[in-house]
Amino acid sequence: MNKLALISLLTFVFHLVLSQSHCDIKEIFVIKKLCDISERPLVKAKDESDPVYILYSVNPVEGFNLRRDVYLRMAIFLRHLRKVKGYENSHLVLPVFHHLYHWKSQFRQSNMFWNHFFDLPSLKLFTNVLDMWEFFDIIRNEGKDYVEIGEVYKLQHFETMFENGVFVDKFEEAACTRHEYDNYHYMENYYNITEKTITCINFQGSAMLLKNILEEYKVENHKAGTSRIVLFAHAETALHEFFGDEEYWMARRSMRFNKNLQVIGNAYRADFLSSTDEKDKVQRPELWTDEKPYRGAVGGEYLCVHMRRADFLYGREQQLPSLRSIANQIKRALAELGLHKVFLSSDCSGSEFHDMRAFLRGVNLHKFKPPWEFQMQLGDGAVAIIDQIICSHARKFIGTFESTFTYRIYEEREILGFQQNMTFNTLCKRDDLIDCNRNSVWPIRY
Ligand SMILES: Nc1nc2c(ncn2[C@@H]2O[C@H](COP(=O)(O)OP(=O)(O)O)[C@@H](O)[C@H]2O)c(=O)[nH]1
Ligand SMILES: *[C@@H]1O[C@H](CO)[C@@H](O)[C@H](O)[C@H]1NC(C)=O
Ligand SMILES: *[C@@H]1O[C@H](CO)[C@@H](O)[C@H](O)[C@H]1NC(C)=O
Ligand SMILES: [Mg+2]
Repeated sequence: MNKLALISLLTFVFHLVLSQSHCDIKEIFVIKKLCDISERPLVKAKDESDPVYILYSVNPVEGFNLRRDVYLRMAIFLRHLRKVKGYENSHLVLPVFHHLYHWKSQFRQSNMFWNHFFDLPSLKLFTNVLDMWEFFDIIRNEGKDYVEIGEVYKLQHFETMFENGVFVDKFEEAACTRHEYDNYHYMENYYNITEKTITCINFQGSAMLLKNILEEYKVENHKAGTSRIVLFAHAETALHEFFGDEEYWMARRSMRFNKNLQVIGNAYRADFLSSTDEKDKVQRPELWTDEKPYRGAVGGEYLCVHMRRADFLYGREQQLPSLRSIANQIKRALAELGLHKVFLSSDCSGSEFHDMRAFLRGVNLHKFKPPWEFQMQLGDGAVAIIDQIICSHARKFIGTFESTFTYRIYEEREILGFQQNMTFNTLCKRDDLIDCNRNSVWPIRY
């Protein structure tokens, strides 16, 4: 890839993004909220019920793309909760991202808001979510300079999951089993958040069951006429009620990426892969609510491969293919499709990429690797999203077995309208494609 061309492209796009936003450069990207958010926090309408603010947190070791799935469970839960009497004025407050384990760049990437990664107005079209900075604004408008979380429920697993072989939804108050420090991450860098009561709960079931917890502790913890602030810690313990139904896909479709990241991804596609939405025939109306069943996407003239490495190299030797095997699979796929370009999305090391390049001599190989100053502006999380955007528009996609990073690309391509056989592909351990593990197929539903 031509490094100078990439630098000039990024310089141009950043200039564009900056000239369109209403704040100075320090506020763009890292740490501070993005500036292109038109909406101010919802001012309290004349709702009948008291506001309920539901905060949640996820096990600190979990990666970005599982967090996206936990978000979906919580957003769907909130959407149902708001239909219950007394909870019509409920809001889901999105947790900030702390420097995730996979974000390897050596600069601080903490307290990142959701709108750095996602398009808040799109999320809000699904249900009432508040980014943390919006929630802070609300609290400050109420005249307080700190947040007191009235109720913290730490979810933990029952010791035995199955009784007589059946999985029943249940919860019960229990002794706390997790380490104290386990949830400090939530408060990291925020000295103005306090917790009043902490209750540990053995929990088994879908996110819908969280409503029962809210009900169970309502009387003792909520004074009428005040707002109720609740935190569910380890929200990943709560599962999907239904995975892959229409509502799941609505929530998923509302998870559009931050517009600036889309601009960067699209500029890269256009410049290096001559791929545009028009030519690729993808479905991308202004609003996700206008999307319809569609299978006409063809994608750009390139193959995309998501090659998960790093921590996947440990403990997954049985499934993870070697670089040489992957290179052979890439060559075979290119030949089958009559294509010459491959875009590689990967968390591989520099030396792995070097080897890959050697194995793929003669192939037109692309990888999005912004120069340091742009990497700093974007952060590792946003760079990963740009990889996902580029892969989502490829003619054909091949992902990694059991990687949620791959799953999210599958979903994006389902939304954009690709044929399933161009999407739900998995790199095989063996390059002769014998005995392959394959990811499951979860087709979109409307
Ligand atoms: N830029 C980039 N980062 C990746 C890629 N694959 C993995 N990563 C990083 O590694 C993390 C993997 O964690 P997660 O999102 O939970 O996905 P999973 O572990 O593959 O299921 C991602 O969030 C990224 O930060 C990739 O292809 N490109
Ligand atoms: C809490 O502190 C953070 C930064 O330290 C600040 O941005 C936020 O507005 C504060 N919250 C409130 C409610 O004052
Ligand atoms: C993919 O599926 C479509 C429709 O099911 C079919 O027409 C097409 O031939 C398939 N392509 C390949 C490469 O198998
Ligand atoms: Mg992970």
